[in-house]
Amino acid sequence: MDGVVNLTQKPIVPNSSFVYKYTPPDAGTFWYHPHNNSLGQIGRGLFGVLIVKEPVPYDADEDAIVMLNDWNLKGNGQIDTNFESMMTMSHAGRIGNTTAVNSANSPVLTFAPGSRVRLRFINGATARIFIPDIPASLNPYMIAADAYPIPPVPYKSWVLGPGMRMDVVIDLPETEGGAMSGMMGGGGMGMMRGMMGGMMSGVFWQINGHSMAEDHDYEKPIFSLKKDKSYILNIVNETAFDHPIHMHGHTFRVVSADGKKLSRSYLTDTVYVPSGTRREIAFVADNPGRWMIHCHIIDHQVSGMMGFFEV
Ligand SMILES: [Cu+2]
Repeated sequence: MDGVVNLTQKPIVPNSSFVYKYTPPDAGTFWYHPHNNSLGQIGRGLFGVLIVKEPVPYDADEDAIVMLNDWNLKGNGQIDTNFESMMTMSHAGRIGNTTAVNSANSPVLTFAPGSRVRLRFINGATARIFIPDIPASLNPYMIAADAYPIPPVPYKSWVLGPGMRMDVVIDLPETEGGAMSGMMGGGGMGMMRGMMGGMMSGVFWQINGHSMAEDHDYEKPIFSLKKDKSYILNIVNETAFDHPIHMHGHTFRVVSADGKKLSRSYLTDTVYVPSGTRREIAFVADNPGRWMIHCHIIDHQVSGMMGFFEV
């Protein structure tokens, strides 16, 4: 149940309820959010964290959620509700003026001296790209990309586009008082391309020459796959902006970047594709149904950069 309005289910209308029933196939760091009026709903904070624990937990003293987010606040502290502006949707998306960790501005997370802490980073922002800055003195090791374990590697940096997650283990000093530095925000601006048509309609982005609308209705699949066959998708970013591309219902393996085979391929559900680059992802179409594939910068998603495939 990777629910998408009018694709896999009807919307949950006001004053009604819907029960999602599923068995999580994989342990790891996940999150959930609506797929309807996405920009306004996620932008107002309608999302949450879903942790699926391993049968044998990772050996850490503490397990902490670091939900990254940003808000666009007006002078009076209220959320600016102008979510769907032509300018932000057609560029890098709406970048908030206030960053947040676990919905607070610059909170302090406190752990015992000498403890080993598993930090579960989640980028819940609609558009902001985060590159967490973790001091090398904390001996940080990345152990999972999105939900999926990787052979542990010393953490230097990792680009977390919207929707992306990572687990990093750190060792805190034995003495009290050390502090982590803050998170860095990224996300570039670039040239506009082919804009005039989009400016008229509020639709700016395409996958394979087609823009899917937010109501997800009356659409044809981008491609159709045979169950249990393996596939490689070649994702080419011809735009001037970076796009974290997310696929529903499946996990996939990132196997190459710009035609070069990755020495360490990894499983994930969202692949970050910088402007002007391409990524090959491999997966087995083992989950029958209709599944979204879209940019997880919500501004791009709702203005056309989404579609679905069927298995
Ligand atoms: Cu995008």
